[in-house]
Amino acid sequence: MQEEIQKHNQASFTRVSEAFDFLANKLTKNGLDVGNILSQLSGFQVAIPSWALGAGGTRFGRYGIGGEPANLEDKFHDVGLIHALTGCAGAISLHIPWDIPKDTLAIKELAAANGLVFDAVNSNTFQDQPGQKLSYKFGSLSNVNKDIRDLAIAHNKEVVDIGNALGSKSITVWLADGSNFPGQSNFRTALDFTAQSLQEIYQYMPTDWSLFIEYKPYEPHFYHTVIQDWGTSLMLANACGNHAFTLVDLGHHLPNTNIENIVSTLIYQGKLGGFHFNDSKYGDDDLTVGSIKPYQLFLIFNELVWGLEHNIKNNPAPAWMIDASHNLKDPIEDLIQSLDAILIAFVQALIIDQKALQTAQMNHDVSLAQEILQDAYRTDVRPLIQKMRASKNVAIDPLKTYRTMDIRNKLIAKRGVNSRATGL
Ligand code: PSV
Ligand code: MN
Repeated sequence: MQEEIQKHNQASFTRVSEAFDFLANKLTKNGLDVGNILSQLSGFQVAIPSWALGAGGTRFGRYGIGGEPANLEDKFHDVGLIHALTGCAGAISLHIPWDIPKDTLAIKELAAANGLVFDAVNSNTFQDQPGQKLSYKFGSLSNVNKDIRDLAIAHNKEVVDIGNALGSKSITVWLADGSNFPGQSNFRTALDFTAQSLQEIYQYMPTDWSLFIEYKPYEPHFYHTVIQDWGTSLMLANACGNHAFTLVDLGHHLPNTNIENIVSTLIYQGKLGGFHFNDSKYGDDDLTVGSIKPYQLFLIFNELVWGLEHNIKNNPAPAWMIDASHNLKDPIEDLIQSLDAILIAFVQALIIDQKALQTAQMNHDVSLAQEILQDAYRTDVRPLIQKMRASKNVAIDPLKTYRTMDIRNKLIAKRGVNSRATGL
């Protein structure tokens, strides 16, 4: 793999060097430390969700893409491939029970062989499993029935055990709990039960673990959702303790919400635990990162970079994860594009002239402040990313290399045209 990537890189070295030198020269003149930017870029790793390697679907249907990874081993192969191409996908986030490792030791070895570590493990109490005696239809951690709550709590504890055996250090809890009709549920009771259930899971976690609480305003329920927003998540995290945090999924906001403001507030409180990257036009569309609102992504990264540089409450490094669904595109291509978009927004945020911005803010110079941000956003930073990739011996242009190597057809030949990944 490495050798073939190098072969494809050969033709681009001169072009990359020239473009990099030109940009590096400009940035250095602006007082930026290009070496430092390259090293931050090089260290940036984003977890790939085990559930996003096959074709996604909607309630109207699903079209397979062929060669999908039908078991956990194949999923590791695909994430390893993305990592070998991009150099920034060195972690995997497992969803249980979609991906229960049968042989923990063998899976750990497989991960290590592909250069992967285990990011947050995800529990699933939004679907009933075959043979499950009690149903989550009317809620899981928030259910009025104690036996159902206990079942959901026990599942989360089991996920912690599985993650612990693999070397993961965090669990993400996303609840589908809510109601469809006014009167169906008592909001306060549901929230109170959720708080108690989360506290029990939190107490069970090893002390070096983190609990990430993901919020979402609607879907699958359409009237009320128990953990509807970042404020509710933050409140629940605070009630659990120091190792509980809020997780921001970019698609989990009502239209036009100022997500960068939320990010800033959470870091201010030291409570931003993790990120699910995706993009959307209307709701939780789970589209390729940066495909619809790249400027918003940049503004979010501005808050992330600035907030973590002025980290007054010691917010731990957030867990970066992609949470997308690929209905039309080859999932591997889609994930490569998402990783590119994340890196681009990250570097653009790193090159913002923060001193000049602060001065403009102090002087109430609104136009200049806007110009400073947009100057960074309008800079083509791709030569920096390509330079980093060339020096890491990964693909300078991962998507092109993936296509030239004809990888999807090779996967179809190996796994079959009808192989299907587990997940939603
Ligand atoms: C829910 O929409 C969500 O964002 C949660 O993170 C789930 O774990 C994931 O999607 C399932 O696809
Ligand atoms: Mn999510």
